[in-house]
Amino acid sequence: MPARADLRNVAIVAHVDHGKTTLVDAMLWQTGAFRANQDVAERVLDSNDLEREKGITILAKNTAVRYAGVKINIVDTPGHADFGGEVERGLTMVDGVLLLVDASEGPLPQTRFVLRKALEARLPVILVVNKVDRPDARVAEVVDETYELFLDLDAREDQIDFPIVYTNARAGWASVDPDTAGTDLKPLFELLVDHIPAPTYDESHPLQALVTNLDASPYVGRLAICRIRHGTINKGQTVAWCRADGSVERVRVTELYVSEALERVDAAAAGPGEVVAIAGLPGVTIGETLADPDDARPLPVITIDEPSLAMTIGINTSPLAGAEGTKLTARLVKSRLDAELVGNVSLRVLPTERPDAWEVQGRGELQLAVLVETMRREGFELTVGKPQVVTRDIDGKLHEPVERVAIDVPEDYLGVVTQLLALRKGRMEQMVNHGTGWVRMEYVVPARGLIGFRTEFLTETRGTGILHHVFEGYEPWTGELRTRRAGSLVADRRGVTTTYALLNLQERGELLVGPGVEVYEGMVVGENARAEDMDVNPTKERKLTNMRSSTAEELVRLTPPRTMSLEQALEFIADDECVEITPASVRLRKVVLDASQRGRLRHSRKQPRD
Ligand SMILES: Nc1nc2c(ncn2[C@@H]2O[C@H](COP(=O)(O)OP(=O)(O)OP(=O)(O)O)[C@@H](O)[C@H]2O)c(=O)[nH]1
Ligand SMILES: [Mg+2]
Repeated sequence: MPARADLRNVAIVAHVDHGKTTLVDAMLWQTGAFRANQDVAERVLDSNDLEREKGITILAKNTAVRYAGVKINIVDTPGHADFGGEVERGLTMVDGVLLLVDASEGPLPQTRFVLRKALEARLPVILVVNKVDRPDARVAEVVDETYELFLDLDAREDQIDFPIVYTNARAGWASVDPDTAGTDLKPLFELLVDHIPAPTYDESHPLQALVTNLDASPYVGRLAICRIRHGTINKGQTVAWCRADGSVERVRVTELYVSEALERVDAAAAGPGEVVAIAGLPGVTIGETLADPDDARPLPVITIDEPSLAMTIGINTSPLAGAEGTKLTARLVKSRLDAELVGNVSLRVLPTERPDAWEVQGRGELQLAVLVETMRREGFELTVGKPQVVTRDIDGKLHEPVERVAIDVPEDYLGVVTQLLALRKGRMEQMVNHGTGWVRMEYVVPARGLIGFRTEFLTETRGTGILHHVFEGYEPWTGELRTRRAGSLVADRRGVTTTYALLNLQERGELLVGPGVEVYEGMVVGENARAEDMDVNPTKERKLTNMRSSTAEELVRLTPPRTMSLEQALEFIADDECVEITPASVRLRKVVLDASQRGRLRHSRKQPRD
């Protein structure tokens, strides 16, 4: 088969924070994408607001650089496990991957996930050991661990025979010798052009292009990002649009773009192997094929891992609803969720018994929290339920998702961590003592047991522990998990909190609200030191006769409330609680607000009638 010697398509994959986007920055700079004096943001590809705030990549992105007459299309993928769907989709565009591994941290759970996906797709790999400048770098060990990972994943002989390059992405250099620092990225580019195969195609094959991603342009509307497998697409041409439902429609390619650095530029035509953006197909979705109108041959649909975590998202039903947001109705929530499904292949939306709430399934808490956070910034008010795992019936038996967990802790905490995970029915797979006072443990744990685990883990390890997890698979239901959780302090009426009342309440546990905050019956205002819930009045005023201390003095004695991010709130809540989200507030509340109704429910649960 002929090959496009002038073209390479490569994805950069790694565990979170190992330096993918930083490396792309350096590749862009060194191929002249920017003027020397141009003011370019660091990690320029992390362009959306949430990505910049959180410092992580959420969406996979395409960019292109030119090196020695070869155009290299680069897909920068997210490393956080929750956005694994983006990686799987990114891999359908490329002919090889750069597997980045941090020179000190070594392979972590998401490294395993992305490598497994790359090996399954039979893509050749270049190992990039990044951050070799770290004072705690342990390059040789990390390379060994990576070989072990390949073996563990049953890689084929030719896949294990991967070239290695050592980089400092931040300083922008690469070297093929682990003991010599480089001066620029030339060694990486050379290796890339040599080792990542040029795209091949069949000259006699009719046009075939797979839609692998979507984007939107303010001028021309929806853009389909496609990888052309065979044939050529011309601007203005009519193509057969093979839709997911099996129908085929003739449409005109109104605009055709290719990537040049961070820009999309007009192209008159694009040939096999190229990655293009096409306008003119308003309802196009990921996985569909553009083909020859006279000989339409759809490509197989992209299959990716199923979601393993779900939560309900519905309209805001609290007594304070409507005060802070602009998008309040069930119709608006539903059409927003539907819009999200179009571009986000790893999400599912299912109906619930309520007409104004939906079950949204995804890969993890962060993925779902990012969706909710995005909606809230758009003006939505929402009620979001506690994340639950998605169970499955396999051969008549109940199965649940399990996660692979990697934990790094100082030796002193080995005992507590082992205990915490035993409670959650974690199974230890591996333990390595690096001899530096730190231990790495690998566990397989029911995903259920990890909901809310991070907070407890950090408390027990005094903030020193590092924890990563990634979806591993489905295993038979492990039965009841006994995880201890404190009860809640629940407001028993509507009103505004007072310093006086909170001063008394803070004896009972940790508060989640400060003074002068509007609360309502059923709202969670604190964490009880005891295991059960307690109804409290946080709005109580001081009796006038009781003048022992002044308000100013009391304020000093009041401990500041614990503030929680959206993700923390979702992790924190109990099964009978949910989170109220508006553009301005995150409030924790009981699902059932009415105290007496809650009391009855509790009672009937304690004494089942049978
Ligand atoms: N010391 C050192 N730090 C680096 C190097 N490369 C990247 N970093 C730092 O590592 C952090 C994470 O870098 P990113 O480029 O965002 O990592 P990423 O792999 O794109 O992260 P995600 O996309 O969220 O998975 C940043 O603070 C970088 O400055 C390196 O070679 N040496
Ligand atoms: Mg990144």
